[in-house]
Amino acid sequence: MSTPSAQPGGAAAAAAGAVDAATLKPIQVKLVLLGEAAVGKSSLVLRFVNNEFQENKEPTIGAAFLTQKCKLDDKIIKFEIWDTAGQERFHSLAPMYYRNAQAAVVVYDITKPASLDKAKSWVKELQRQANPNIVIALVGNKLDLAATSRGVPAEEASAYAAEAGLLCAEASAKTGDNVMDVFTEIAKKIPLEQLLAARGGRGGASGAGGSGAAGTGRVDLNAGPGGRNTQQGPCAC
Ligand SMILES: Nc1nc2c(ncn2[C@@H]2O[C@H](COP(=O)(O)OP(=O)(O)O)[C@@H](O)[C@H]2O)c(=O)[nH]1
Ligand SMILES: [Mg+2]
Repeated sequence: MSTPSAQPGGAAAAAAGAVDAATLKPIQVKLVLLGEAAVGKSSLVLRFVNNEFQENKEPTIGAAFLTQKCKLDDKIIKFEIWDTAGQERFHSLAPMYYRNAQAAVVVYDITKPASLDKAKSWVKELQRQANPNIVIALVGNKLDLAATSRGVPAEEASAYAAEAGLLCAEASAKTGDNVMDVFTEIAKKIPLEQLLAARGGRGGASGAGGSGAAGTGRVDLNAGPGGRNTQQGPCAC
């Protein structure tokens, strides 16, 4: 496969270079997952990043960090994902993770109404204290259990989300239902042009992560149990 006009300095080459720069330089988006313990935050991330599911996932300690790249139109988005622990004793750490985040996924378990209450309190906290432009998605996980043990009517969650100005979806980390779509919808709602402009010549989104994420396209999981180090998988974004 040849590129006929690839001489340096040629107009076509310059144009091709411009396309490449826009295409290849990922836009970093810091995303945080919040929600009660055991609603499936880590499982949703594992599904999104690795397309895997573990039946008895051990609880997250503190927080875990993972990355996943997605293509949206001509842009590459690099999600820098902070998967927080849901236990109350870790609550005071949360602002560290949602500070400067461009997106938040607030998760509840559709079989547990109390987990929606907890999700609402996270939304309130984000709306008070996080970046005012943060894109928030409310995700009801464990959709695979809807037929046997649904405890939260879908309409209740979507009415609340509409009122609070959130994206909203039900998903299953177990089956993979809707998981990619959640991240795709978030990517679409983030003002990417603004992020690009803000990035300017500094080569990275401001304040995103600060975590030493490998720039090699590898997923980097530090902290958290298991300590897996996994390859980046394909993304449906
Ligand atoms: N049936 C079902 N179980 C799930 C789903 N997602 C997570 N789980 C299970 O719920 C438990 C808690 O999941 P985990 O991801 O650790 O929750 P976290 O504490 O919110 O990170 C684990 O036993 C998972 O296997 C799902 O979509 N469906
Ligand atoms: Mg977890």
